[in-house]
Amino acid sequence: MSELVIAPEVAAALAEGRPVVALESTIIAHGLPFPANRAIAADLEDAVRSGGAVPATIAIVAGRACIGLESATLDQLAERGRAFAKAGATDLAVHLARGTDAATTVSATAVLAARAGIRVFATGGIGGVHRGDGSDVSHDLVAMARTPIAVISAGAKAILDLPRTLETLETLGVLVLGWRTGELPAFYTRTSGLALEHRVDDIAELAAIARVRFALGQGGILVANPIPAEAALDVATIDAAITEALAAADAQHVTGKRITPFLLARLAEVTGGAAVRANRALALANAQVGAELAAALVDQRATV
Ligand code: PSU
Ligand code: MN
Repeated sequence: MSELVIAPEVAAALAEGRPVVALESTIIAHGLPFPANRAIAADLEDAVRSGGAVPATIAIVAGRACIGLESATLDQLAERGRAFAKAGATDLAVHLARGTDAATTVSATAVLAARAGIRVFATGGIGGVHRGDGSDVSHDLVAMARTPIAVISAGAKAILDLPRTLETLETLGVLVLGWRTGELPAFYTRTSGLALEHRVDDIAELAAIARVRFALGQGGILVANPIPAEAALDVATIDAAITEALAAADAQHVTGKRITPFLLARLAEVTGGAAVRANRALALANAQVGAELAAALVDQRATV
């Protein structure tokens, strides 16, 4: 595999044992509309910095797996969007060998971040089991099961089949922790009615659990962080918008990797931008928790 290209600031933080939080690039290139995506990419990095950690946004640029991006690369991701392929972990070898440009999904970002020695990764919402026959299951779930990293996410995206997504996480052995909640959050809203086995309220305890999990070599953790109450969307409004978006995807025969970006774009349209504002708010909240967790992991290492 070609070497990782770790940005100097990220490399220095890792070498000195300072907190680092990985961020993904598919949310920028495929998940959010231009130009809001560029502002949100910067806001996410700022949120990580405000929490005392170094942000490492990850993407593949001309076949190089970049851990920490220059401002010009974030511009490219935002402006050229779909000109970047959407790379899951499975696709990495092809892009790295061919020298192509690709935005990394949760699965690919988790794998690359872990390889760089990063243990915390903030996203918006992970992929999961799509509604319908349930045979479209995001590789995000398997990758989280295998990869030693804590992924901070507002549950799974509401466009998915959330009960089956939670069941699949359990089957695969992903440790799901509710961050100050006892329920799986539903991305745009705080609750799904799906109870979680474990709730954690204290950041030092979250870090302690993560340390033990990684020491056991048992793979990843999903830290389920609900959207801030003031940013949450009305349940009936978003449910109606999702029904509409799913019908449009069906009518236009959208399948495979295009489904998630198609549905998110449609929701943005149908809700008059409210879905994008909510997506921004939840992703920022995840970046903040990510920074706190990364800092707590470093503190604990210093005390043993
Ligand atoms: N979170 C967001 N917006 C996004 C995504 C996450 O707020 O666009 C992306 C992530 O990269 C995730 C992907 O891995 O959506 C899931 O895609 P799929 O359902 O095709 O696996
Ligand atoms: Mn899929």
